[in-house]
Amino acid sequence: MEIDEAREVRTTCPYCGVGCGVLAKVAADGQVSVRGDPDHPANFGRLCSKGSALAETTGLDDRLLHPQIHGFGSSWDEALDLVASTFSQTIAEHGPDAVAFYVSGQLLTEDYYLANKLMKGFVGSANIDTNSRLCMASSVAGHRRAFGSDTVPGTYEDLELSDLIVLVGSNLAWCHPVLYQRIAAAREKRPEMKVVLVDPRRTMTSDIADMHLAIAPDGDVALFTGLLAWLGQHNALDRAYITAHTSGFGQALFAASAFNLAGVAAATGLSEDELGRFYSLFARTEKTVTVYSQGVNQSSQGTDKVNAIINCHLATGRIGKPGAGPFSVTGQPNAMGGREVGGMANMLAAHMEIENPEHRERVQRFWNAPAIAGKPGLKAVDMFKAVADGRIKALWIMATNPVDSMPDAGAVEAAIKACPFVVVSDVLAETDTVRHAHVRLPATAWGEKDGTVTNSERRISRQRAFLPVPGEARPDWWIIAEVARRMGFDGAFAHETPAEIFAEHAALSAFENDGERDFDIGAYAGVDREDYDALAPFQWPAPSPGTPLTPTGHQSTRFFANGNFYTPDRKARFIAVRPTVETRITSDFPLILNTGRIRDHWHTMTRTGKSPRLSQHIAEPFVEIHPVDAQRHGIGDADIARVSTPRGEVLVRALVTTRQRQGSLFAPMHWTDQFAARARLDTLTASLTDPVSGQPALKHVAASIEKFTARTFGFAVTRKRPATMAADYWAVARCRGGWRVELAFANDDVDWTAFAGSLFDTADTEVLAYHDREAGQHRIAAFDGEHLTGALFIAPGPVAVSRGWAAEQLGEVHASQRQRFRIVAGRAGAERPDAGATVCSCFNVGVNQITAAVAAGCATVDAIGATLKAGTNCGSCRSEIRAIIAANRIQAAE
Ligand SMILES: Nc1nc2c(c(=O)[nH]1)N[C@H]1C(S)=C(S)[C@@H](COP(=O)(O)OP(=O)(O)OC[C@H]3O[C@@H](n4cnc5c(=O)[nH]c(N)nc54)[C@H](O)[C@@H]3O)O[C@H]1N2
Ligand SMILES: Nc1nc2c(c(=O)[nH]1)N[C@H]1C(S)=C(S)[C@@H](COP(=O)(O)OP(=O)(O)OC[C@H]3O[C@@H](n4cnc5c(=O)[nH]c(N)nc54)[C@H](O)[C@@H]3O)O[C@H]1N2
Ligand code: SF4
Ligand SMILES: [Mo]
Repeated sequence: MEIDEAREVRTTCPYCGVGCGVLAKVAADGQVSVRGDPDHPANFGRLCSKGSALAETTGLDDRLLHPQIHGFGSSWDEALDLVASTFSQTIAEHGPDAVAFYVSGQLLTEDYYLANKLMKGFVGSANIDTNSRLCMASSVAGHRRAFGSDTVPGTYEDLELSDLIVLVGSNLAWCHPVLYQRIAAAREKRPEMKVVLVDPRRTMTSDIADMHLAIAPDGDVALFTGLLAWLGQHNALDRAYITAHTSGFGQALFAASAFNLAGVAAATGLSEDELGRFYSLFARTEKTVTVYSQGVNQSSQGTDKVNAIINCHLATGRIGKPGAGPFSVTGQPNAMGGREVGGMANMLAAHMEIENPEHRERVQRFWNAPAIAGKPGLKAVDMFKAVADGRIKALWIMATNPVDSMPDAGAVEAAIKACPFVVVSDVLAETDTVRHAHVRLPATAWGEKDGTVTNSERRISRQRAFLPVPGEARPDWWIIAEVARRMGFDGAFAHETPAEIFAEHAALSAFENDGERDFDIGAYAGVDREDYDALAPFQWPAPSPGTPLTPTGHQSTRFFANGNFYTPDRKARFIAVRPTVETRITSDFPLILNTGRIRDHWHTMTRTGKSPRLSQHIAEPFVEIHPVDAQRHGIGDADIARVSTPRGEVLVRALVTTRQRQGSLFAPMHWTDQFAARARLDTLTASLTDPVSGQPALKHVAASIEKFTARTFGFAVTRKRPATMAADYWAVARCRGGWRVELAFANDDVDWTAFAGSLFDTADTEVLAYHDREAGQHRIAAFDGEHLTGALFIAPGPVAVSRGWAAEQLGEVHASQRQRFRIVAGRAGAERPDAGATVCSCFNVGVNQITAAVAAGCATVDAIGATLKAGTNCGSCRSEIRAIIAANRIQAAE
């Protein structure tokens, strides 16, 4: 590709489902820069901390750039032939269900379309499932039960138009930051707009909440069935809508009434007063949007939670209207695109149903395919069980890292290791999954590839290449098409560009549709390469001109205000959901482990882990615990804690906080074997799933916690990443100029000079050291001329060296012996106040700096911004700044 340096390329952020538009540019020296696209309707120029730091993630140093077979470089021809022949042979010998694809909501729609087409139409099995099973499956199942189709009725604008937003199991401030900012801005304009947060933890999202309901884990079904009953009792129903457009209301209301208010209070852990206030606010606010995410979906009752929420919106007729509706926000950039192409094991392409013989026949005819999967395939958890017991003998994993992200990850890793043939398409050379692949296929990454993605509000945007393709990397769609051709399916996979694939996908969406199916982008069936290159973001439905959206309806950006659901009788179905109470804890595992995300890391850190600024916000794996539980289990703040479940254990830093609910722990999912000694969180989670959607219950796992008794703690900065770390606990994080390493040891019987030599180069360097064996204090630094190659600090308790200061030393010139000696002198960095943990990653401002500014009189986020610049670029840290101001003011008042 020719790189035009003057040109900004319009593309889309590869992180969350908000789907922000990005303008990317490459300077003459290869430096990439990005900014928010002011014209993109998802973000209007905004970007969060992750989006703003995208330029730091495009480096090639850890990329997979050539195909490999058994770890040795091979040609593309050899690798593709091997994949095609092994899959063909396995199918010939053991049938189509002996092979499987495990794919991802991070594939582009064109990649996803071809993977699904190959498996369902040409292999003839539906054994293709996706990490969306861990993410959106309960929402999909809930939508299909209620609406007859997987339709998200509303748009982002509804958030701004609403008078009440109920956020359920969603940490929007950290996980959909630009939507959070849009809500925060709307609230500033219309202070009468209310926000209710339903989350067991007091997350940063509580910053915009007028009411935080610290619900008991999995109390949501009780909360929303209780709401339905309450709406019935208080004459707050839209009887006309219920009669005209729905069925099953009576049974749903009856089921919902199983608990009285006291029962709901007991099941949710909320007081009757809290419930009454929330219920009456909901009842009287016509323009209500309920936004929900993983606290709803990732549950053994996920689908019931979704339907309990949708029931309340149907009962009040609040759906598909400006400012009103249920709104499932998607996690991955192309979770929606994957659903559109039918990338899940129980769906067919273009929102058609695998159980419907007419749909199957239609898709097969459209594809001119030799076969069509006759039944749903295995859902992710069952798929890996089938790999484990040998039913699946050839597995192709694309754009996902199941060894880290699947529940019961230890068992998943063992299954992958034992599988006779594993292919992984990835952009990185080394991940916890890639390392087990027999064949590694190098995919082009964000910035190098072309295609489309669909965001949470059904908006389809282009991702465009602005970087040259490195090495022999190839786009995922190309890899899939090449394998398909070599399996003998040339004609159906003859696409030469993503534009051709998109046009086919659009044509299928309109094929014999006539308004019967929600997903219709027939207007784009004829796009050629030029149209595709120029494609502006658009929202579906976008049927061909003249096609009605529904047999009776009209085209609109919202669905269902006037009914017209995709059920046989065109009515929405109320689902009779019964409230329940669940306890999973036991005397051995007395705490509930809740898992999720942090602001500046993305999943298994394969991208954000490359960015120094994103790695400073939280540089270590941790577990949040309430002070009362901490005391009970003997855990002090900053101790290393061992969290265990029947499946495994991890070692992570303890963070004692009242933001956590008593009885629960929270730990982030991000750290892998690439970044920490023992923090793969999904080695703890169970393969328990929702019975309808098959989505695992990743937020509710019985666990125990104990202090890991460390006799020695360490901290190091190193120019190069250490190859090995012989410590019981270690965690590495990228920093400007190198790496920072946290360490802890069960014993103190270590030769620290030798250990330092294992972390950084001490051989041909000037080594300065300070040892106080009595006090257990050791400091060792090595210099390559005037530059620090690494420094190690050892102490009997958590090391008190300023992290920011130490990391900065990697980039400084240490000309004199005196300067070099400062590194190992008594109070390293003490002459300069420690900035503390990074809060603002754009301007590298730490918590201590903000605290000092508050003490000096800054009382608002804007005042902090004016003094320190913190919070003035992407704005993702503004809620944290507000929390720091509040905490310091409370202290001052006490
Ligand atoms: N920074 C960042 N952003 C991301 C991602 C990332 O990795 N990093 N990933 C993206 C993806 S793929 C996804 S799916 C989304 C996820 O976005 P979110 O769903 O917002 O994120 P999570 O942290 O997984 O979980 C949300 C909240 O659910 C709460 N919760 C746990 N149990 C319950 C319960 O029983 N009831 C209720 N009501 N709440 C509960 C948790 O305490 C947590 O705060 O984020 C997307 N955005
Ligand atoms: N305990 C717990 N576990 C969870 C969750 C939780 O909340 N708690 N959340 C679940 C959810 S919602 C999700 S979405 C999953 C996410 O889990 P994963 O999908 O496993 O996480 P990622 O780190 O995003 O993995 C993406 C992989 O694709 C590679 N990649 C990036 N771009 C491309 C590309 O263009 N082509 C190819 N071929 N590869 C590419 C990356 O290098 C990386 O290895 O985790 C799930 N697991
Ligand atoms: S909110 Fe942040 S992570 Fe999500 S798409 Fe926008 S810039 Fe990317
Ligand atoms: Mo997700």
